[in-house]
Amino acid sequence: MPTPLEKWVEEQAQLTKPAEIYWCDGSEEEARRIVEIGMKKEKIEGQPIFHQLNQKTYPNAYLHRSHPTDVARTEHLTYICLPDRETAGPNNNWMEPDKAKGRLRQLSDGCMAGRTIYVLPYMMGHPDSPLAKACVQLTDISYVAASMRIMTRLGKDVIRKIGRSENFVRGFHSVGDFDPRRRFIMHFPEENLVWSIGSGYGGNALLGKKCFSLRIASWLGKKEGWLAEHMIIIGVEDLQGKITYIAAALPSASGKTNLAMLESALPGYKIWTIGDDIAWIRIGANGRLYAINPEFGFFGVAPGTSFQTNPNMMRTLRANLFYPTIFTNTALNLENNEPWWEGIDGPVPAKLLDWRGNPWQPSSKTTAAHPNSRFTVWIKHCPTLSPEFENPPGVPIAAILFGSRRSKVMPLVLESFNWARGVLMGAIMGTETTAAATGKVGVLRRDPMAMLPFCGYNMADYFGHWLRMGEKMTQPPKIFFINWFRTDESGKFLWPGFGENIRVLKWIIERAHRSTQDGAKETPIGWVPEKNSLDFSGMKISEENFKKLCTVDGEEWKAELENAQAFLAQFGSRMPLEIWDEFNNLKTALLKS
Ligand code: SAT
Ligand code: MN
Repeated sequence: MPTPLEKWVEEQAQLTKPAEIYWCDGSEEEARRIVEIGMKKEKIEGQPIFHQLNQKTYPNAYLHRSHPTDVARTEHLTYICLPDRETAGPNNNWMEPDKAKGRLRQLSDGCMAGRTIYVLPYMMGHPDSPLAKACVQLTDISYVAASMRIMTRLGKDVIRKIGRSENFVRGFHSVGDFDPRRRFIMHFPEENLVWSIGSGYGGNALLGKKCFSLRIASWLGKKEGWLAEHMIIIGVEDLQGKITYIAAALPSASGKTNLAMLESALPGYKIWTIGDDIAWIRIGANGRLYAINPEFGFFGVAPGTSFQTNPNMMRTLRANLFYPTIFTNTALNLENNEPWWEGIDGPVPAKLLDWRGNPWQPSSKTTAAHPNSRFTVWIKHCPTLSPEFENPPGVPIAAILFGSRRSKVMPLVLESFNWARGVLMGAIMGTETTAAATGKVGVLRRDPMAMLPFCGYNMADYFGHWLRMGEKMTQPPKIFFINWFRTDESGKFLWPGFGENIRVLKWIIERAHRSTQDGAKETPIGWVPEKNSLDFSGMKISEENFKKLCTVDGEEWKAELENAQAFLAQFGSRMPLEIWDEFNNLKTALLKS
């Protein structure tokens, strides 16, 4: 008798008609074979999937050029398929599950003819973690097979673990013909199923990442009483050697990876990395929050990464371990066969191919690397990886940070008065868009908790879930807001960012453990630092710039609340009343100020 897993694979193969079925075992030898296939056999528009980079300076690294129309997440083609539209909410595209499956079946019929279907068994989370989930993804491209082995705990043990159980997360993926008109990323939360066709791009195709670990997992978390969040997890070690763990949500391409492995500008402080993108968070028996990173690799933005901005990532990318590192849509330096991107150290090379493989000159109108070009690298390459990364229960979280990208309005750092107010402020968080999703860059949109593209159900219910989680904890962590992106009148960033961000983290951990209110100034929206409470040793900042960074401007905030009110109103009567109560309290406080 075939197992439910074997039966499912067989059914998908009958639909898609591949030439071959390849059950992956996760071994090192197999990883080499898959990269070989991508260099010699599989092609996108006649071009090989992988190009081998300089093996001396970037050991085991490869360059992948995607289909030119397939370079970022496509939110307008991403759907949540629950029986009723209301449960998916105004924050999601919705399609009725049967209709969605009909459409997908039609697109998937024969879509793998002549290709190989890779069967990828993997775990999200350490297998002994209370939150771990066994998953299987099917794909028809070596790029995704190789990337999933970097990003997840992939191996044949997972097949044994699943055994005859029906209880595993199913991910079906095919690149189809790469045509955006035939591209869909569909989620079926009630069936633990993701079905994605027409794209090979990270967030659309590595189904363990945003599709399962955020969209489906957020739904599971709501049902089972935990949270799946778009957050990094770090430990901040202070001068006494005490490590405080924090989780921080920031929108895509806004510096999460840099913050996750920050090299401290303050001597004696150190950051320990646990995760750079996703956190699964539950309440432990002692009533405190514990977080794990369910992933096993980084899928980070290349442009802007350098020894200046993120030395630990530069080291990670050149580590010599047996897991391959993949660069996607960076430029190629023809003089030394190394990847190149805007913002990397050193002068612009004389001979470059751009991300599409065409010769590039500084006078060219486009950037050499795609603005959303990425690297995929195994987490164990990271020199700041915390020993707690492999600890199944996770780390205790003392502070939660919400970061946005705002040239105005949001102060450098702000501590919320309490959990419920923090949830409201997270719910109305606005941010300027980036290249991580297709669409216009730099326009303001509400992106609650940096989860707008990733919450797999109605966000009104999600805010309610956050409020309930706060009530269940004996010691809810303090909630903070950070904004590294505030500018002056001429558009120049007021804050240097990167390694200097440790000064803000230091203030935050001190506040998280504090017993007095010293060092903070109360504003209508929360507490901001007094200048003398931030450690500026070894850094110069003018009184004026500090003031600008921490200003809470009443007029700006009134306009902000008006815009936020319209956002909240779209959720209608489903919005928890506590959210409106908090909103009204905030509004009253601002009007009085
Ligand atoms: O493309 S991903 O969704 O994996 C990365 C991101 O946009 O955060
Ligand atoms: Mn992300």
